[in-house]
Amino acid sequence: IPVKQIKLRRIKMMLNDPFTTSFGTMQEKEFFITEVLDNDGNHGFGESVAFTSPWYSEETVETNHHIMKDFLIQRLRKNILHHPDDVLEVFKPIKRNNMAKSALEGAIWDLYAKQNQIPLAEALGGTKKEIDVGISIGIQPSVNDLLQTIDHYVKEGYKRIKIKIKPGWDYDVLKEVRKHFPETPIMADANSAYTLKDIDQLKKLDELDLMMIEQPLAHNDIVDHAKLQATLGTPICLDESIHSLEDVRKAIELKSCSIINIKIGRVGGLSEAKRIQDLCQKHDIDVWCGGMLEAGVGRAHNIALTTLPQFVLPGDTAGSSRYWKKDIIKPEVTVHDGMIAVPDKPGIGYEIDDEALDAFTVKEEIFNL
Ligand code: OSB
Ligand code: MG
Repeated sequence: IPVKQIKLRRIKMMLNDPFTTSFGTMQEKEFFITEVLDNDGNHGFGESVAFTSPWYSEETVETNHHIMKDFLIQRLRKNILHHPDDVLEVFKPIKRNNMAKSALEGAIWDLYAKQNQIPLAEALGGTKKEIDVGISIGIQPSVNDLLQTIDHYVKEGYKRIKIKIKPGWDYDVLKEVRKHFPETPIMADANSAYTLKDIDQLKKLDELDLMMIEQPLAHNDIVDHAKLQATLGTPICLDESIHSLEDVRKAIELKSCSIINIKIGRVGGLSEAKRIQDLCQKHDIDVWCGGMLEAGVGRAHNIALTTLPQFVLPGDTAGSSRYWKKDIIKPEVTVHDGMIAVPDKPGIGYEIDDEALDAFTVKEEIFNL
């Protein structure tokens, strides 16, 4: 895959609505759109997913920039790629920094699919023509606000509703939600806000018939999660704790979870995400695709990944309009009856809206290989 040039664009976009987790509220998103060019006029696109502050993981927009510019692009200069899977090996000497790696690897996957004139989903080995999706709802000012928001998205057809929880906004709130939505598939995401001391409060959730509870305990834990899962009826899903295939192997061995949320950025790219889904398939661990409030390019990558067979549960890939007044792709991602039609054009399958992209760009850098 001959790459002749890499462009890094730093983008700033305002979210339609503030998004609140157990850690705080986000109102705008900053990230990089990566672009790799070959000699035949093909362009591959990727998107970085780290936030401006390291609340979710240790990476930030700034560290993504530093690692891409000073290390990863240098390594792409010195190594020849025959297949996008080679990027994993080329980046291996650089420890972690998975979101930085993924932002470049994703662009190389898109370029590869375009060079071969096949959709990215097909390049990855995915077969679904449409994918089921759910939606993640942030912590709301009141239970009433939450109920109204859920009602809105249930009526839009989303296949499951994820509700952010934290100590003080959990059992009582979810009980009220369950009362109003007795049949709706509901799950909760704690973003690591609890410890084993909260075990009694967490066990109360068992009576609410939740699909799963996501990352209840520490961001770097798989041992306490195993202890919790042993006494909890509700399936545990890991998010923050999983950064690699090795992490998944260990979590399965310890029985720390029965479901895994795969985020491409968190695991260092599409190749690693694919390997994780393969291992989960072997061990009958259900998988779904998580989200990081992506703009259109990252969203398109999530859609392509979700076409792989072990993505059996609806993910967090909602439509563009749930996040943005205007997205950076054409057409925007739309959801009908809780499903997204997988694009059949080459690569990510969406055009870049150059005008929108320019309007949101704060800085652009070019690296010639
Ligand atoms: O924990 O899954 C998470 C958003 C930002 C950071 C972490 C998470 C989330 C979400 C929303 O739950 C996912 C999305 O809608 O993109
Ligand atoms: Mg999560």
